[in-house]
Amino acid sequence: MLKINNIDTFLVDLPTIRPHVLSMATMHRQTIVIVRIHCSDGIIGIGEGTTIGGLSYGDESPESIKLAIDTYFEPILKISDPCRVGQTMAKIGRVVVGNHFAKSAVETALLDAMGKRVGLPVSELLGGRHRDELPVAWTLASGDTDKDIEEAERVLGLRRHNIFKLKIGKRAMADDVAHVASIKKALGDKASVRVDVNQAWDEAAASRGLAMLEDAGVDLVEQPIAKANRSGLARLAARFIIPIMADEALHGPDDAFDLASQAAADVFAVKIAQSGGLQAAGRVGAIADAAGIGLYGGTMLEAGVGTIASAHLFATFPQLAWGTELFGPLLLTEEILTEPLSYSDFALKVPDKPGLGVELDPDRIDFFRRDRAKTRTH
Ligand code: MUC
Ligand code: MG
Repeated sequence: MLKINNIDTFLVDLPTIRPHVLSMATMHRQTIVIVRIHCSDGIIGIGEGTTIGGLSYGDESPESIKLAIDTYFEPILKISDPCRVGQTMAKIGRVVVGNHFAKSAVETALLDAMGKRVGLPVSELLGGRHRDELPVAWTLASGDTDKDIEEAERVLGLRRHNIFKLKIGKRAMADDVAHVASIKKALGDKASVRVDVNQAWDEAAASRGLAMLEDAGVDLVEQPIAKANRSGLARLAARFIIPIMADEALHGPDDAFDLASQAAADVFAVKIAQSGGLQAAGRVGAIADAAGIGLYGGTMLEAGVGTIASAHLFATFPQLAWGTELFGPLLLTEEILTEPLSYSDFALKVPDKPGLGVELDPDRIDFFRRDRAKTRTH
């Protein structure tokens, strides 16, 4: 039987191209956790676990993702068959509760290794692609309306994005709605404008907000109220025409089933990390399909590895009505892959090489690793 000889995990801190202002945090950098699984046949699988704003977005931090893998996943991985990805993840699931981001990073690395071993892209291992490229939204979140409009016009001109997600919920509602309406007015029919409230409103505020956003021509509203308030989401989804998307409320198939049963969302933002891995996220997609819920390929603002792992899964979804937001690497000043991901004509290309089809640049990784920062001379 093939074995896993070694697992190494490390944090990489990468600056963002500008502050990224969300209702719960302002990001100036992104921290990613890279996992490498070294198998006895010499194959190394890579995975990424990434969250947003330390512990302000979710209940795992970069530091806790690394600790969970090093302490609790590693002993199980060392007695597992790396060719049995599903079985290995089930074994981990019996010993580790929650920790979905860590699970996603490890499963990504196992799938990458398996794909390299059999010579197939991860998307083919997951059932096969329905498409080779994915529409990609961009998030406007500089915190300034004029700058956001300038940014939108620039990337539209480059034919990189024509879907824009605006982060709101931090300012007074009137200011937020004025901000969104100005951007929609400037872009007109050239672009789809959507908003993400990141849970910042209560239900009464959301009722007022949704009515105004509908009037402003917004196409989609993401997680307007607290993730725990599912009946509130259901009431809003029933009252308003503007589609409501669940994000923070959706942590895998159990949540997907519950949200679907309660008719609490029109659209699911599927994230491999939040779901607990690619296969779990695939099951979220299947539940959405069965319930007639639209799909959107979400991001935790991962760098190249997590982004392309997500892309492989989203390429297998029979329907992807709302596209994706897999722009994470474009928000970072630094490229850590030997070959950057390919963004053009409003889409991200899914590589067709074995595994994830991407490689880490060893020098860049070495330079930005947190555990090497103290020894750096410049
Ligand atoms: C979120 O809440 O959806 C995705 C895009 C972005 O700008 O922030 C993330 C997180
Ligand atoms: Mg969101």
